[in-house]
Amino acid sequence: MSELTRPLVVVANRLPVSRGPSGWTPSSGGLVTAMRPVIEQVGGAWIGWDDDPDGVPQRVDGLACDLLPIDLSRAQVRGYYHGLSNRTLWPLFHDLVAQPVIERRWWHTYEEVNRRFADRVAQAAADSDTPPMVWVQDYHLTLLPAMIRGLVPDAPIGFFLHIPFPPPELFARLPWRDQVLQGMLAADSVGFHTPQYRDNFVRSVQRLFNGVTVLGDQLNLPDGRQMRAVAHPISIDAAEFAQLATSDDTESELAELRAQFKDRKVFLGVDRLDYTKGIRHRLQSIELLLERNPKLRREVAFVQIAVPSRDDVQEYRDLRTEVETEVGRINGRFTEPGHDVPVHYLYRGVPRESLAAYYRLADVMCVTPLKDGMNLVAKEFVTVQAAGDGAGVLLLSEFCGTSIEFGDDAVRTNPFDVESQSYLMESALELEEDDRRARVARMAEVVREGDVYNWVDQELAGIERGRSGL
Ligand code: ADQ
Repeated sequence: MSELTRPLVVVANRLPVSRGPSGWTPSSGGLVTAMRPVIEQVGGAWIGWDDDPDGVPQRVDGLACDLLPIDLSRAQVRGYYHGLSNRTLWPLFHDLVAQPVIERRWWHTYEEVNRRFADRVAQAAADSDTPPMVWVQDYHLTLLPAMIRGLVPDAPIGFFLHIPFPPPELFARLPWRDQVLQGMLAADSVGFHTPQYRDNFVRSVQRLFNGVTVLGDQLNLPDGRQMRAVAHPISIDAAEFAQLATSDDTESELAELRAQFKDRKVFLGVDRLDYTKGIRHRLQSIELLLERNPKLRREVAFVQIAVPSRDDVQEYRDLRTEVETEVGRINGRFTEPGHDVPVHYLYRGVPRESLAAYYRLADVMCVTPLKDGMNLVAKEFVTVQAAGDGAGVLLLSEFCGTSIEFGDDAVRTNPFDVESQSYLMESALELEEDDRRARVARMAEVVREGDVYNWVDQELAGIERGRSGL
């Protein structure tokens, strides 16, 4: 566990709690789970936007930090969140798989909202005897490190980017590229999922600013300051997922699913409904596969679980329509009288036990994003499969961070090549069982060795090192 001695202030777009039927509880994401022991040890606060700022309690059971909500007006949410974050930075940072929208008004709101967050950090720091360590999360808050540096000069500051950092020639298209880089460079340590994203960042800095020198992870800036740019791959709570894999609830859901899909091979997709996830390309590959192989129309089932996402944004509403049209078309073309449909489409989030049951059920897990910072679904799948002694195949896009860690144990696909992808789906069914089981076990071992606790430790230690210039 981290050696941290000062309080920790985590700053993220959202607060790590949600209100359910039985009141407020900590969210179930990996970041929150991994932060719990650290926060328990040193105390601190979490700052984030909440739609219902008056309703958020100061603390919730199971999370030993103060919750400091930021309330935003509707216009601020539109400009900062739906606009600049999700329609400009998100597509640009995902290698332009959709066209970024450049809108100066959004940028001003983004600055204004980042300033609100910075002021809240300064208030929290003023309440603390020692300057806290401040750890800023993600692309919504790129300006924050520089703003905090101005307000709380003694605080060690870290920034972690959960999405890819694009190549310099793409990043350079952003009208506010200098401000974004200056914002991030003010941190003591900036973390990325992979060495490639880190290098893209460093090359952008060198391209746009004179007088920066690089020594390993360390950047020497023209004003004499030093900071670090590092690659720390995020992960999951592997032990928790391994346990979930064989819980009573998971086993009983699995038994039901096995009865439902009796005698059929199951392909599975689990994604937020986002155009970066390659869901449309995946469906096109499925269509080609079924077109070529009439026999498979009765022998395989495709389950796509898509959690609703960002449906205030036009591109996401369009995607939903396109996906649903494609699913309808495939089922219309290939359902045989008296037989089940080939594609089962669930447009909703599912509870963790159900998710684990689907992971165990799958013969082939399709994680085929066009671009993805890391992709935790792939890590969850191999962990759950291995814990249930499964032999499922992971079909994995070469354009996500996870593919670097899993190497050839995953069946690697280029999702843009829908035809080759359809052949890979077919050949995945033909791998020997022993080979499949051994591959899953090796990938699960990679996840176990570098779990999310490990990631938190690396990140926090990196911020301390960046601060002391080591
Ligand atoms: P996301 O784009 O949200 O995260 P991902 O890493 O796959 O992508 O995480 C999704 C999480 O949501 C997983 O834990 C998964 O179990 C859950 N989930 C997905 N669909 C679900 C469903 N239908 N029902 C229930 N749960 C579902 C961003 C980046 C990623 C990066 C993470 C963490 O885009 O590249 O891996 O942050 O840094």
